[in-house]
Amino acid sequence: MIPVIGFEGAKVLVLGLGRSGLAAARALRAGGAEALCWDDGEAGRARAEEEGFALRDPMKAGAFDDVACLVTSPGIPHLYPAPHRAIAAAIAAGVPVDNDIGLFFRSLATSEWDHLDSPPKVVAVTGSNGKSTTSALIAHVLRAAGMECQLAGNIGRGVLDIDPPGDGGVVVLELSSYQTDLARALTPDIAVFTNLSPDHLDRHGGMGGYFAAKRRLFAEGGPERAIIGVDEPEGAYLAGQLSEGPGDPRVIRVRSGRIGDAPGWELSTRKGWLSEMRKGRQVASIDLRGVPGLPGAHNHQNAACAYGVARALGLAPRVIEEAFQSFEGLPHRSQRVAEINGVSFVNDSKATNVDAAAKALGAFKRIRWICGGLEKEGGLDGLWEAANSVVKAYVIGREAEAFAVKLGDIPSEVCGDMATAVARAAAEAEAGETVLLAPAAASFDQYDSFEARGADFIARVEALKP
Ligand code: UMA
Repeated sequence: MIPVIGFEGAKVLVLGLGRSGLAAARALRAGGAEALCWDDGEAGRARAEEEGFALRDPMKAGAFDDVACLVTSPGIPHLYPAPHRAIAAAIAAGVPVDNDIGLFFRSLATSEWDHLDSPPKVVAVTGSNGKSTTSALIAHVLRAAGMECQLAGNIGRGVLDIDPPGDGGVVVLELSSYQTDLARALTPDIAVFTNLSPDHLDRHGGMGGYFAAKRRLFAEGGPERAIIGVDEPEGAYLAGQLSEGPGDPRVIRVRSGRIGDAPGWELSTRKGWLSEMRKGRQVASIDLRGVPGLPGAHNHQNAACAYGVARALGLAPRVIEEAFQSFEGLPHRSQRVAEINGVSFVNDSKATNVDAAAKALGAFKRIRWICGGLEKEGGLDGLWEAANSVVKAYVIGREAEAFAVKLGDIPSEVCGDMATAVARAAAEAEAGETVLLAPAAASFDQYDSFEARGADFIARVEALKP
């Protein structure tokens, strides 16, 4: 764990006792602070009590009188659609509100690294889609090259839970907009912005607020190297804003669909090839088409971002290429689950929004598409081009009928639940086709999480095996 520095002897209230909250409470205690804990759920409070933490209800009058800081969890709204009552109370009492990410950067910045030859570096990855795969791929490449690397953040491990990094160690953090929006310190050495498409808009008061939250990662002094997907205007704008001039090597632009000829440092992905361009000249290229863990154009963009980080850390193109080959991908993201009678079954339950689903669809031909669930703001626009490869859609979710209507001309069948959808898709699929779960919707109408939805898909597919 990383002991939190700066609150020795002070009381800090921790709100939300899931993965990030509990790790923060432990790290505060290790750093000499008194962590007072609260969770609106009984189970969370019980977890803290079991570990010997005192509880304090932040909604009670005077709860913040002797508190130096409120540390809150990413799932708890701090501003939109409305601040949690405890956060509103802390703000009214003039108590700073932070999260585990802010505490992490604050503690790392003030740690003594003199005993190390190379102080640790932090790589932070944000963006709407591809963050998890990009973060995991960076960690995989660095480890394959023999470097010490730890992976944490939105990918499932509280950032304060990691071990203090060693000599030349690298910490890779996947950061969501919830996390970057609130953190009071954000000072990565290398920062990545994969792409931007609408998501979590209720929590950010719209698209502008969502982009602003992600941009904070690049604000404070700026990272020494920024790797930025420039396919959308927001990324292009951010890259321009960070550059001192056209050839500024601190900004590495990642572009898909065409080879760039800009004067600076660019990574382009086109037709399955990744090209590294410096001052308009190609200096390296990698054929990604046969890399099993990285199917589809969206994964090629992830690969380009990871490549940019590895290059910024001094790795040679050939070392990176070799490591790509052994990357197995992440569960629930273009995860090949089985091949039965020539039909592939792929789990992309993480495709919780339209953009991610469109990218998953773009990676395969002749698709039996399992989709539906809790729809997000903005409808299904943005899917239509990618849906050209859909042979038929099998719709799940509580609102499956309404979802099917929105699919318009795409042949579809209302299945309702996963068991029916997998059975129907498998029965109708022909050899060479892919049964793809890429819901374009959140899972919460039928499941606790996208992981549970993906696990259900896998279990149904397993049951089909002879
Ligand atoms: N809680 C309250 N009051 C509330 C809401 C929640 O007390 O009003 C309590 C819950 O009872 C629970 C705790 O807060 O005990 C949960 O906190 P949390 O939802 O922030 O979850 P953590 O377990 O701390 O997980 C968080 C991230 N969760 C969210 O952003 C929602 C995890 O990302 C992350 O892996 C973890 O920290 C470690 O850093 C998950 C996620 O869904 C994967 N992320 C979103 C996404 O990827 O789309 C952003």
